[in-house]
Amino acid sequence: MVNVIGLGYIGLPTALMMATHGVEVVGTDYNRELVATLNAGKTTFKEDGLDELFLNALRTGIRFTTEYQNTDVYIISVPTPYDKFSKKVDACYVIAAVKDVMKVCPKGATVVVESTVSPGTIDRYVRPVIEENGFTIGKDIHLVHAPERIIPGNMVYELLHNNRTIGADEREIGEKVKALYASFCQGEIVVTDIKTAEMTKVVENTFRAVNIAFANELAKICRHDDMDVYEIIRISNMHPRVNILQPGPGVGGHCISVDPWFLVGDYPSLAKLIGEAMNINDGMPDFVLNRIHEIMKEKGMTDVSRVGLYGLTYKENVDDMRESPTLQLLESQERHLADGLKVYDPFIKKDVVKNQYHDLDEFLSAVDLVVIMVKHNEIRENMAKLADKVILDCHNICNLPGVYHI
Ligand code: SAJ
Repeated sequence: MVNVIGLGYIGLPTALMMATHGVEVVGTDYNRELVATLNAGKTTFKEDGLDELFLNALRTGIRFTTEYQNTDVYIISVPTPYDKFSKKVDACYVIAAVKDVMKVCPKGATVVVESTVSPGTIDRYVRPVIEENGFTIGKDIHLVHAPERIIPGNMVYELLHNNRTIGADEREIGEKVKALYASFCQGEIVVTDIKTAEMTKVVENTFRAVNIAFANELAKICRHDDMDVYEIIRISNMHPRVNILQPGPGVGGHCISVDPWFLVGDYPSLAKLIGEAMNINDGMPDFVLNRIHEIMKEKGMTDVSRVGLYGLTYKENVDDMRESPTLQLLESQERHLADGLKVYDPFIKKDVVKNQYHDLDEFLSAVDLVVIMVKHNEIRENMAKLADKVILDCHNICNLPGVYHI
């Protein structure tokens, strides 16, 4: 039996996927409300194909509980935030989960950490916890790092099809865990050592962060000299070895806006390019705020409350608001002692910010300037409704005349 610890964005789909592929699974989370929701037959976030996967998994007898199980395999998928000051990974949730596992696990158990951690985290924080509990690693407890790679918005497909990395101290254990993931994963599964697996995961997200920062910097250069960044990227990408990403209003989510900081925190004198890239991405919500002011000035608008931000989530077609550029922008606005911007997102049903709307038409009738912060399908399908608005399109999805860009 596999005990999946942490039933969030990664743990839940992973548990469900294993359960529907013949693995006996118990999901554990310390959040009672979350466990109660799952036990009431409801999923806790929106994701393509998740509800169907959930129903199929329920039929296999998967269980959800707040209790840690006595079993031979644990998969830990808890959050790993970063310390805002030191920029280093904050492994507190991983450490707490391993401590709890140590209280119930039998000798011979394998502990798989899926949470993203910086290279050396398992050596520094996880091994000592296991040893302090009187276990010998490699004999009593086997340690594995199998970082997740799935992208919100396409998680179910990517769980099935992405290649994976398994980092283990012992080849034999690596192969055993590989066989477990191969129960559902059709991609290639590479077995390596733990530190390489740790670094690889952080490097993947850092690659994307640096490349998004490059696109964002190009947007700023092009804005400064009145060039069309989208056309420039489109043409440049026709070169066989160029593949520039897209500029945007900022980088959110719990991965790309966080993980690269681990390297900056751990290697401050070396990770220069990465640190600068992260600062560029983090500066984008302020850049958008400045664009709003410029456009208002140009249009002779003075009332901020007639400006509306479309989208609160960190990217399109998900309901995840973690580190979202819109929230960053609103925070920045408040720091400048102003508020009044109106906000709407079809995926966010609860009131989470001031001046939030829950109906697209009502939102649009309350504003004259619409800032497209997130390119949800809903706004693409309703573009005609923006025909009489001033538009700041941060994603280049709108082909109405007179649209402003970042
Ligand atoms: N973004 C841009 N321009 C782009 C692409 C993205 O501004 O050209 C922005 C998005 O709008 C969003 C942010 O970047 O705010 C991140 O979104 P994303 O779709 O690039 O990635 P995430 O954070 O949803 O998921 C990433 C993925 N990593 C990589 O693609 C290398 C995913 O595979 C990882 O599993 C996930 O991080 C994770 O959990 O680590």
